[in-house]
Amino acid sequence: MPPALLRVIALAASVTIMPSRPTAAADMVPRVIFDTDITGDCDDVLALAMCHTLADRGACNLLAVTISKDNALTGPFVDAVNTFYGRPEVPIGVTRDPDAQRRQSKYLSVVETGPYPHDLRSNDEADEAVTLLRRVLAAEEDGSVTIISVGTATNLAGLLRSPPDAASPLAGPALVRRKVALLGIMAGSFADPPGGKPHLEANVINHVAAMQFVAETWPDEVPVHWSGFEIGMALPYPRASIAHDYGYAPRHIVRDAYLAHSGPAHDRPCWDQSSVLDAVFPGRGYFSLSQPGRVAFDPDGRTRFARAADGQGRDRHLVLEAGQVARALEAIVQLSSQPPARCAEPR
Ligand SMILES: [Ca+2]
Repeated sequence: MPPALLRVIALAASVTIMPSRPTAAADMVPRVIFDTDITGDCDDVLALAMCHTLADRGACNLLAVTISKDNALTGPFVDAVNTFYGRPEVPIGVTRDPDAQRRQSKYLSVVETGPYPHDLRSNDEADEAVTLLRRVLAAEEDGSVTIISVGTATNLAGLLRSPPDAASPLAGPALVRRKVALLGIMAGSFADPPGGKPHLEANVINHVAAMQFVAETWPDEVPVHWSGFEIGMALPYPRASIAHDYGYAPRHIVRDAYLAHSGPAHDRPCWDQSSVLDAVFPGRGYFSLSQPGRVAFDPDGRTRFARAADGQGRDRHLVLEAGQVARALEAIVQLSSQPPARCAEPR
């Protein structure tokens, strides 16, 4: 028998047959839950704008937004963005975890000072995030939901710890296993120089225990794409886009937030937008993926990634090759700045 054929047979024999799990039809667009810590940095705002644009284009369905940090204006601000983009009905959940980080914001106040309609006046009126996550997951088809998490892991850890409730008889891990197709998460650092000082990434160190818990207990059957600190650093959002591309509205909540946070002379890295682009368009070549393996975090927040010897593994991290940078960045710019297809109220 030719050696090449022998190798094919040997490879086929080595493939592990994974236990089957419900998956949605391949042609179904991702049904997205966007989990954000929209307080400190402004990349969350552009990432949320991308979610709306992608929904406008029929590339995804935005099911809910959940918020993982504690600031009284997060819910009203997200509602104002959703309203700006014509989706005032998207449910919003806020963390009530006492361990969630409290965070001041340079930009959330534009919801109070700007001309941005919203009917969620206070976080007290919003759903609790884990309750909302469970309710939304329970209502969706099996294997159909993509969770995009671009903040601390407070809500994901809460989901994994959640017991059965009125929404579902399944505890958190079983509910995730049943409903979630992919977790795209912006967290960690996967390009630290060998022997050099590791980068302790913010979404990890702002709630280390939660990120450790998610890395340890997220179900093995549900793949996770990690976008590390280095990916966003390679994708600086061009200040020229902020200056020119949002002028279709006299006041624009995304531009206002960016300018309040970063000013007009800064190209803010696209950390959170990278996870949206990859999770909605996996396999489209915007990014490459590492070999499968396992992510873990040290108590100080250092990222560990161990490749799986057998080529099987829940975790892959994004890899951005030189030829992909311009393409990914341009997609992010266009998807962040595209005018809404529908507006709930005149601006
Ligand atoms: Ca974020």
